[in-house]
Amino acid sequence: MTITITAFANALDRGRGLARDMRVRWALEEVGQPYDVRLVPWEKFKEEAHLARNPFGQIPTYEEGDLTLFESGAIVLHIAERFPGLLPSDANARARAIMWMFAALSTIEPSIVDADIVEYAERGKSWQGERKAMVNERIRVRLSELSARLGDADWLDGDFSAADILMVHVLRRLEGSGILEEYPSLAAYIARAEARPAYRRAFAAQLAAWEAAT
Ligand code: GTB
Repeated sequence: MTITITAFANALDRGRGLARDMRVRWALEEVGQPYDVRLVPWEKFKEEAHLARNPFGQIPTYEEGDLTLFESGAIVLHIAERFPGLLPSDANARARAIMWMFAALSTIEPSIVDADIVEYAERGKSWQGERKAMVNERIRVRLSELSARLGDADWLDGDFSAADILMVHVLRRLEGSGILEEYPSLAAYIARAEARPAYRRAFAAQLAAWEAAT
């Protein structure tokens, strides 16, 4: 059955693989599933056709037969449950991997997204400097905790899993901020993930889409 995902027609991240379709592409590459990409131009995000796929008018979405999904975390979880390779078969290990998927999206990602909001949407506001320092401090607390838990391990909990896809992609949004460099074990964790052939294929595919659009 053909899998179709949506992505930006003109990626805001200029092919850096930071938009959330990258997580879905990466998961599909890890499980060896081919997929089509529907590139959605910015002006069509809030039109009926795309709102039918995602009521919030966002990418990514996922279509497979009569199933349509939105929310990158739910999509990656679906891929991991539908195809082997991204979740352990042992029930407890599987529950822990899913726990880490939630941790990436609900404990780590919010303050990292906040940092972008402060940087871009609150530019020029009188409070920007103060809020930026506060948000960066919140990020550092979380990264210290995460890095303490990761220690010298290769992946979050045993073998590479869907949780590592989400966590690494969430952390990558800090690239260029200088913060990741303060946590060498996290920087090494990201580098390890980026060296995976599936990651490279997914990255190349989204970069090619950006290059074709420019
Ligand atoms: N919770 C949803 C999910 O995980 O799927 C959030 C989806 C989302 O925010 N999608 C963004 C979108 O469609 C694109 S990825 N925005 C349009 C809208 O909300 O109207 C967000 C993104 C874009 C660019 C960068 N970047 O340049 O670093 C990073 C992330």
